Amino acid sequence: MKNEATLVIIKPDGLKKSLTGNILSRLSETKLKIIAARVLKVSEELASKHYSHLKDKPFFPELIKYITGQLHGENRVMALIYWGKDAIGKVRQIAGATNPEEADPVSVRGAYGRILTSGLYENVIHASSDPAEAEREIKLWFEPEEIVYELYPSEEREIKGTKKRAWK
Ligand code: DAT
Ligand code: MG
Repeated sequence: MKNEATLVIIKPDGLKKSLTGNILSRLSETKLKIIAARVLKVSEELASKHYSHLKDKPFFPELIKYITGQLHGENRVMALIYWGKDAIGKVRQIAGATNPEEADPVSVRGAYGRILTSGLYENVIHASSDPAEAEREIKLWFEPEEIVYELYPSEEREIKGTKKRAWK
């Protein structure tokens, strides 16, 4: 198994319920390395790009409201990149199944997730599902210079007179 990167997002309910420390402790059981982290508010644009594969689902509008913080009056999320052997599988294991009611009760989603009356799964944490998705998502959420390792090729670009690295 070779080293790989995966994106984790602690969603607005996780921050609102003060679960950040707890979730990071659970994830540290994997012995993976954190190679990037940021706290940010999620724009509608970032949210729609992140969940573009679900845009035809009936729960899509609610999902966008959720990740942009409109359901919780809390627009912060914490995004992290974990790196190491089988990172995607290890993090998905601790995250648990997508549906919180079907998730292992000791997983993050099993312990802290719930299903809203709207039907949306409020499942506290995002975790990339495969290497291609991980790469697509990491490039959406992070600039090359925000990551400690050089995960993917980048290039220097000049924007309004200042040089900046961008994904190729
Ligand atoms: P995952 O987050 O486990 O990779 P996904 O990418 O299929 O799952 O869906 C993204 C999010 O959308 C998921 O975390 C919660 C919500 N969601 C997915 N399927 C759903 C469903 N059938 N009903 C309600 N919410 C759903
Ligand atoms: Mg997914």
